[in-house]
Amino acid sequence: MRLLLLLLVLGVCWAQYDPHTQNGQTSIVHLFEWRWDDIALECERYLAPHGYGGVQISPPNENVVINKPPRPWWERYQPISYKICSRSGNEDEFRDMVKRCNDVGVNIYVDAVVNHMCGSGVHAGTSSTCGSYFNPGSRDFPAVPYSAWDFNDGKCTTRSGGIESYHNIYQVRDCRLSGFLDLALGKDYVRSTIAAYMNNLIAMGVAGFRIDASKHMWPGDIKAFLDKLNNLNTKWFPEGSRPFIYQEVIDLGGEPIQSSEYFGNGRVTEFKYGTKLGTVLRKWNGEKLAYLKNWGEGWSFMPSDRALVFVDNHYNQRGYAAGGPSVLTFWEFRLYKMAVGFMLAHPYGFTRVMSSFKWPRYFKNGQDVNNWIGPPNDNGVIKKVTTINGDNTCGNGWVCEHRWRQIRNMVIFRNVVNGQAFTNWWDNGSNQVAFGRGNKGFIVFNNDDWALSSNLQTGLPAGTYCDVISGDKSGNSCTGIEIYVGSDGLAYFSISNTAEDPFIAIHVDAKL
Ligand code: 5J7
Ligand code: CA
Repeated sequence: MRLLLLLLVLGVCWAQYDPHTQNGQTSIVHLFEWRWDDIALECERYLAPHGYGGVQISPPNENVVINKPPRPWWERYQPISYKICSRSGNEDEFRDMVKRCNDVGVNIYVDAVVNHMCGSGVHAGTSSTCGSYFNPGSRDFPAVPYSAWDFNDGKCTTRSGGIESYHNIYQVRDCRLSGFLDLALGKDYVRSTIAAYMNNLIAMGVAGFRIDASKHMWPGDIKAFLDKLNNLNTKWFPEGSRPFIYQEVIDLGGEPIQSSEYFGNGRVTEFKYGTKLGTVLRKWNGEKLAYLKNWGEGWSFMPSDRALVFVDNHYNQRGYAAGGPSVLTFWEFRLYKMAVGFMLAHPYGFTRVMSSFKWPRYFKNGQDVNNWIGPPNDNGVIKKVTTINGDNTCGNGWVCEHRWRQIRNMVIFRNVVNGQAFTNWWDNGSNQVAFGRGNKGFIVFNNDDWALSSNLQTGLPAGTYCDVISGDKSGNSCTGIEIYVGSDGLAYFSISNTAEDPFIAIHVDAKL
């Protein structure tokens, strides 16, 4: 009986839904297009000391090189082979990164692009990140190797060979997304080849995978290659740990394919989260913060223990359809910090923070015509991340949202309140809201056009707390606003609607 219970507990803890983050860390950060040597440094100098549990990296495998300087970011979503060889670095640099991040307790999650290879119309040759030859016309990828019968050409029934309707689930899974050669995931050879690529990464020490374009693969085919995966490397992870899996399914409703079809394989990206949160913070469609009282499943999101949540991702931050114009990004930093703050304080889902590069955004007829532009580079070589001393921000075009004090401190807030209930909700019926996480933390937002001044029940032990939004606790003093919690748990909050950041967050690790 006791053994059974133990097995049950282990089964839950070690399954593919568990990110295996170390040291009570509860969030990951997407270091979009970062170089492996920069990520290794960032794990050591910033992520581990500031409580980040892991990094989602850009696809590490060989991909097509689009010779249109400065090269688009999306070329990395057109694979040529599974050699670890990309603009972010070579295999030695990749191994060094995984080791150094694991050694300081920061996990690495790989963006796995396995639905397709490059576009069918790309010219044959060696314009690939490792120089491997490929011929899309004859379906030949000798560096894998894949050849004609490893693709879905015969299975797709549209005239064009591409997806023509998202209302036909067979097209969405068996035809070409955006013209990319669609892998025949029904074949055991293809499944085994993909599993071998992923097992190679697992052996190096990665902790899990984002499965790109999951909507375009049959859930049963994904299960088939996931079932072939090894347990995580026991040099860093407990015996029997399964790789963490989160599948990218853009399900905003209105299409026949639903996120829930993928729950058996692992977690799923909840794209409704950032779309709705952006709508609420912008006060569009009559939305207000008061309505966030039942945020989560109450907003018809997927179950919390299946959700991977984020305010924006590398795709919808560029204004693409997934989420539409409501999605908040670093460009609108004031509302953005509030959105990320709300996400990190709220118990729903497993949280991912976005870390971006700037591009020369330029709107023509309401469309950003530069949203394809790739990372900061010198003649195609990705620029190093430079860190600016003093304010902890980054140079060379890297935005480093994860280093912004308000975001970094909320990552710590989430670690501190982990496991605590959602408590002491308060709202003014409009856009002033507050809530606590048991007796560990409390957060207050003012998104109204007038000041907030209220005595609120925080649920926290009596004492003086440092607001981690306006400042930091350093020694026994606070560089920001101080909040006094009485023995009855009540505290007075005053937030101007014109404050630089109109929200306040306190937690027990920032008690003076
Ligand atoms: C897939 C979806 O299921 C979806 O709902 C969605 O909104 C987007 C996509 C989608 O996924 C991709 C995954 C990849 O690995 C690589 C890709 O290039 C894509 C991709 O392009 C993509 O969809 C675009 O937007 C859809 C709404 C269209 O139906 C697709 O045809 C595609 O549109 C193309 O976007 C345009 O036709 C083309 O002119 C334009 O240049 C291109 C630019 O956008 C990208 O290249 C986006 C890449 C991308 C990569 C990702 O990892 C990702 O998660 C999302 C997008
Ligand atoms: Ca497919």
